[in-house]
Amino acid sequence: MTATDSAPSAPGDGSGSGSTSAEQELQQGFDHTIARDQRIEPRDWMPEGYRRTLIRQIAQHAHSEIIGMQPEGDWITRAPSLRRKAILFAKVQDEAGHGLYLYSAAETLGADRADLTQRLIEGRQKYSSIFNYPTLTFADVGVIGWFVDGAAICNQVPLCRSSYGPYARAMVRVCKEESFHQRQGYELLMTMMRGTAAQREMVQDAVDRWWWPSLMMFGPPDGDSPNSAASMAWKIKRHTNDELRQKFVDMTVPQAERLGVTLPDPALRWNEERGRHDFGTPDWTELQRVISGDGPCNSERIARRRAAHEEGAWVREAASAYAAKQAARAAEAAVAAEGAAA
Ligand code: BYC
Repeated sequence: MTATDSAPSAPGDGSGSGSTSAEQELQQGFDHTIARDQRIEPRDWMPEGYRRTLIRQIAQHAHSEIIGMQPEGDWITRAPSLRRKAILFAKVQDEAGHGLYLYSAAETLGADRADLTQRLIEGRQKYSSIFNYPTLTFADVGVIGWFVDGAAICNQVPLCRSSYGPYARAMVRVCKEESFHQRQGYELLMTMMRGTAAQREMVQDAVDRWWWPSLMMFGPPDGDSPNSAASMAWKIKRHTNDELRQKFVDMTVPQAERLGVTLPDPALRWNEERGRHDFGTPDWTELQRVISGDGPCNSERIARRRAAHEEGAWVREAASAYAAKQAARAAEAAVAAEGAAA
């Protein structure tokens, strides 16, 4: 089957009127596995809504990793030293690897990778809003590592316990690498903060521009998140968008103090009673605008992805021809071996 973009049906949807007792039994088996916190594997029966939701989320996640190579990739040729260039190269390459694990995880659900790519470049599937903002200075590379990879860690560590086995396992390695990415970003910023006044200003400016878009990465507020209820019930998501956003703020505030930058939110303060930080409301109309294609870099990002896909057609053709030749040779060898044995 191929991916569909429709909304998930409610958990337990196979047990409603019209379903056969065999279907009900399968649904019960699935519900039982989820209730016991065990993993659903590709061979297992799963409700169609669960499969569709996973394909949607995993594909968007994969697309985000691949599109996410662009804003940082823009700085590879302009990195200020060989060391920074090598680090940035490695990081951007890691994002490509994350995309590949994730597309493979989507394929275990019956999705077709070529179809998913087509949906991305035709604007029929989303990718993270955060990658539609420009990287104006090298400090942006550091802030992406600190904020964007930091937000990714908050969001993705719980996904290591996601109910779908291949997704959860892919997340384990992704999170290890994201952790390294976050540290490299923070170390880069620490170095700049120990530099000149102009470098410190550059860092503060990047913090000011990336803070609110980073909070938006966690998605709309819980009340406006149509997918959360089903994803939480299915244990695909383990925390709501607002819970993870709060966690990110609490984690980041002391890091900002240590670094010596100000987070651009006058409402940000420690709330003794809650034991958490209060913070201002992101501009949700901006998130909707960026998600629907009208962010500062949306058209540029998709145009570049489309061009890379078209320019890579010969590589895919060559790889397919090679695989077909290998398969034909293996088949011939098998026939010859059978003949010799007869
Ligand atoms: N940007 O019902 P909701 C990375 C969409 S990669 C764009 O709350 P859900 C990294 C949402 O898809 C970062 N779209 O949805 C890479 C839904 O639309 P559809 C990506 C967004 O799925 C390289 C609609 O809004 N991380 O970190 O329950 C370098 C309603 O939302 C956004 C992942 O993908 C957004 N910010 O929750 C460095 C992690 N927010 O699909 C770093 C896995 C919401 O119904 N994904 N939408 O048309 C998730 O955890 C969840 O999918 C989300 C959204 C929390 C993002």
